[in-house]
Amino acid sequence: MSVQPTPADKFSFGLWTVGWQARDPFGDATRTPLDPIEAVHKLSELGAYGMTFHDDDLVPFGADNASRDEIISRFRKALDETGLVVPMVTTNLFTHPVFKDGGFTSNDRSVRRYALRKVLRNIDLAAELGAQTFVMWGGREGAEYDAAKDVQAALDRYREAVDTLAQYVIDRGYGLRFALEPKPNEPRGDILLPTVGHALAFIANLEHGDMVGLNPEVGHEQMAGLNFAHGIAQALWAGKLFHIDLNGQRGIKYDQDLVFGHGDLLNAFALVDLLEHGGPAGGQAYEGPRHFDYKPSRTEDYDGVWESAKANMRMYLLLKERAKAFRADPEVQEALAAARVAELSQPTLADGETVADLLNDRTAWEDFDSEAKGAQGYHFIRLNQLMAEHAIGAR
Ligand code: 3MF
Ligand code: MG
Ligand code: MG
Repeated sequence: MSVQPTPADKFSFGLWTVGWQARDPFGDATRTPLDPIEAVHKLSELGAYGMTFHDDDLVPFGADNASRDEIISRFRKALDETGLVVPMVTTNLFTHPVFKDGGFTSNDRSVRRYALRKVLRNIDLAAELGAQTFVMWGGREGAEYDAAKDVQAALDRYREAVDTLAQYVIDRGYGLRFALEPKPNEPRGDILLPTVGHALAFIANLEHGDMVGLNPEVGHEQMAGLNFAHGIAQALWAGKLFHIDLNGQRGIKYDQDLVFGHGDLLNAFALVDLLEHGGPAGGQAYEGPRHFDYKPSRTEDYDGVWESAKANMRMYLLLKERAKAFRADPEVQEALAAARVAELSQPTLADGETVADLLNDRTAWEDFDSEAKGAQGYHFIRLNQLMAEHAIGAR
């Protein structure tokens, strides 16, 4: 297998990733602005298939209609020249001071109405560019102070906004689906819909929940100490993995946005294995774009930026190769059997078995030897050692 990326690998990058000028809360920008047209050409040369953007990444906030149209037509020309596609578009409801208390959930109703107008306009652009997914990350939808935010009212307003936007997409006949992006904190002290699980529960309470799924990000779950591969498995199980943000994070600290695989390498291995092969019992795999949402570190010049873009794709492809070897290794198959991994796919009750039948089954209770079962080993460590050895290329 080649680790040279091609468009068939479906790698996409946010314009705000390679285009990040590396301004952080403590320091100025270390890189000059990147022309979106150059980004399109460069990413296409490197083997990516798609580029995504926030409305304000492409068209500066507050630009008049004439300059907006010109910027968009230049951008479209570059897409046509390279064949790069725009599979996802997203919205920025977090940078401008007007959104400092949120967009859809600001306490100020006029800000909420303005946020809806901004997003409606951007949805038109997303549809025009042929995107399939519209991502919404509510980075400012949250609070620092408990008494300052009525969380239940905020969730009502969040639902109102998402359902209103979904209805608009239906009315216009656009082929778009929404993907909510959970994050626990940063920039707000506490962000609403902090994890994959919170967001799934929110979607279940929407009127148009069928059009709404998730865009989980590696680092966002790991910032909260959660297992990202488990979150993705649950999103797949719920049929809600509409998009994904790949990056790296080293434990519970500020949002690092490292290159994919440069954080928790073993969890990245488990993730790629899951996305590529489904569950061990052949669960649902992911077909959508492998989207990188990372930040080339502040120490890097533009050579380093493009090196880092390549590194993301290379890490994914290497892990894909290793995951394939892991699955094909007869010793791994033996270890999986010893760990009884496949047995979990067997329903606990037999086909047609009732609770009465279970109550009459003496082997399930009266004759069940809980002491012997309690003493049995599951052989998980051997399996994990084999996985780690495959991940680091030792097998
Ligand atoms: C922040 C993020 C965001 C979202 C983006 C929506 C700026 O941690 O991850 O990137 O991904 O707004 O796609
Ligand atoms: Mg992020
Ligand atoms: Mg993201």
